[in-house]
Amino acid sequence: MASKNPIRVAVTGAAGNIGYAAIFRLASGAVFGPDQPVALNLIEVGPGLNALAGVVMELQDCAFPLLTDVVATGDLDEGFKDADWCLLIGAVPRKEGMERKDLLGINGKIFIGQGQAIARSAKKSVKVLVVGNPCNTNCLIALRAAASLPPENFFAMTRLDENRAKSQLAAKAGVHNSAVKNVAIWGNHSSTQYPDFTNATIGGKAATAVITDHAWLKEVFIPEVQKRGAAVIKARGASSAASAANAALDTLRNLHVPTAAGEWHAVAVLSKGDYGISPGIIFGYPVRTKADGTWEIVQGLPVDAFSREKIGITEKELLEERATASEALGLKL
Ligand code: NAX
Repeated sequence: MASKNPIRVAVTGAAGNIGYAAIFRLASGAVFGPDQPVALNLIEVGPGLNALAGVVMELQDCAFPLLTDVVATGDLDEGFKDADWCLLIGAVPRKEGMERKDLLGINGKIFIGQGQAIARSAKKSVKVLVVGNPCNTNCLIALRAAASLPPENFFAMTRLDENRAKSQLAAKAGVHNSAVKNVAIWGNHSSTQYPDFTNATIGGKAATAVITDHAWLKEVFIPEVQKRGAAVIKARGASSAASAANAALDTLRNLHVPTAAGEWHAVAVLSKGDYGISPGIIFGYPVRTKADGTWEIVQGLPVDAFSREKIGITEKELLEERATASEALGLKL
């Protein structure tokens, strides 16, 4: 067994589809590396707790060399105790006839309780990634509920959108995914997100120089990325799970390891007004992780009139979500 202290990762919704696809790879060392021990705190509710008992048996049956400890619980304080990372996946899905406000109200209460428990029980240096939808606003709610923790340690996931966008651009250009870099996802993880092809590169050249069909970029690429989640649901009969888990793990790794020079990755963070965005919403930005482990928003990227308009649409939606959630929860977010 490696001698480093384990990184303790708390996962809510651990027995759900995304949780199940994420935790075995976490335990295998795929995220933090082959010499970094990992401990898992798995959190579930209701019937999920029964399924979780089986998941724990399967973790035992993998005999992972790097997995030092597994806690399985329905108690938030026990679940978040001493966590270095909290991966908040569990959320109530929108059901037929449910208004967006109802969903924000139901999930808002969950994320208030989780934010408070994280502040009480996790390490003060804990980092939190929210996956459960609507993930930007759920993240804002958790961040506000954990007011004693640094807001810069709260993130919402837009990495699945980045990966989807990279794959679409690579297919159109006829190159491997790895040739596509620097695809920012501005704004909300929703159908208003703006996958920014204007600053992306393919094989080191501007994506707009490699893909000369700009009508395709504007009129096909953007909506395909925005609506990819719905297309997966239609084909699979269930929402993206393995790709969402993969993106969550990509995000953890990107925030753990310094970003290569000249590159960035997509994640949503609390806006302080960068690029003219309203402060106080969790907004998808291009982000770099620095050598000291802190992160920064990439500054000075050109934002043309087309991009500005798209960014404005997703900003407006996030401001509306914040207002709706504030009203549903009876508090000012
Ligand atoms: P599942 O329904 O398969 O699993 C969710 C699990 O969470 C269940 O086992 C449930 O018991 C548990 N749970 C519910 N409330 C909980 C709580 N308060 N505490 C602890 N556990 C709780 O859903 P799954 O497919 O795993 O999706 C989970 C969430 O990810 C959904 O909100 C979904 O909308 C969201 N997604 C987010 C994506 C993103 O890019 N940000 C993409 C994929 C996905 O749609």
